[in-house]
Amino acid sequence: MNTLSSASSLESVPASAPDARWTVSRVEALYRMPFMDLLFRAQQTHRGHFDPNEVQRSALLSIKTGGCPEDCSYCTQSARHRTETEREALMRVEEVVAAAKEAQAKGATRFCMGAAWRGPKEKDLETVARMVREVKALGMETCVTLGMLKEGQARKLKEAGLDYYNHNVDTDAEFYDQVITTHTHADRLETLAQVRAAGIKVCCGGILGLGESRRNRAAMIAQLANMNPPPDSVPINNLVAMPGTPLAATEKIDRFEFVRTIAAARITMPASWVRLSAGREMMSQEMQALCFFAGANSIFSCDKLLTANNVDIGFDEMLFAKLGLRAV
Ligand code: SAM
Ligand code: DTB
Ligand code: SF4
Repeated sequence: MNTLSSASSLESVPASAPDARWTVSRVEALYRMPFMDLLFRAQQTHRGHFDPNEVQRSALLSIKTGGCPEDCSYCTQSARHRTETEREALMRVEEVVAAAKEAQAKGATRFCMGAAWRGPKEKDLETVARMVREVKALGMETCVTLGMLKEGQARKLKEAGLDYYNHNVDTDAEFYDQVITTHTHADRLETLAQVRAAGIKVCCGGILGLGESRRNRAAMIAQLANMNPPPDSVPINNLVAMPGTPLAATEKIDRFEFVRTIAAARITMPASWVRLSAGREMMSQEMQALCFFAGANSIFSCDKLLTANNVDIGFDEMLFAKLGLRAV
């Protein structure tokens, strides 16, 4: 009897042909599944594409902090919000390479460099290209997140050896202008198209806990899953409510809803790396374990994210040992 009822709920959202689109309603139906069935299905999908005991670790460095002209309401680096984050100049190449070496020694295999820009100026892009070249020469994978790219800039980054470009859709297109007004959701897609056309792997995901509805969350997941192909890497951030930002007092997302979103990302994007990204510091060990069970297989392992604190590396090592997870 139990087996039957469980099987029927598992089948309530049938697996699709590989090329079928994920409509928002189909993703919403995943969210409505009983939690255990959803996690079981996500874990089955995960095992079909990845070793379930392996988690990739990236390190993150803010190479240009603060003073950003954009008004993203979650971000402490916007010059429009009165926050504790001070504006700093672009770091020097040697400083960045030293930080990458340190991260590599601590086990990171990918080094992600973030800049608080609307988009890079040509001169700055050349400096970042040098950083990419030198970090790549250490034998690490490289990732940058620099905002919107102009014609030709993605190609220059590719020539420098860039592996991934991170550029998030952040939230549902219909909710976007309640969070950001200085650029549009369509602008984000335009940059993503340039990144893909240059042959750079796409790292694209979003943030949960901005005050969006479940439908907004399902629409964001459907949009990512319907990209052709889906992003190689999908960061799912839990809002870090930064003091002084308009979202500082936003109610936290329900933790099971967060895990459901990880599961929905895994089921709809079976071959993508799903990153349990910002916000781990607020999560218990048990919740992080549930996220890994739901299909997350990548984390930021570094003491700091861009400006916010992250879980310290020692904690990650302890948790991996407890769970029998291997870092890759
Ligand atoms: N300026 C570039 C841009 O917006 O693409 C790159 C840096 S931006 C900080 C990179 C991503 O970090 C954002 O798209 C957002 O998803 C995430 N992020 C920023 N602030 C966050 C916060 N307080 N909590 C969670 N995620 C955040
Ligand atoms: C992503 O999706 N999350 C990272 C990375 N890409 C660049 C950034 C998280 C930032 C968290 C808030 C902060 O440190 O200021
Ligand atoms: Fe600037 Fe990026 Fe922060 Fe938006 S998210 S304010 S573009 S640094």
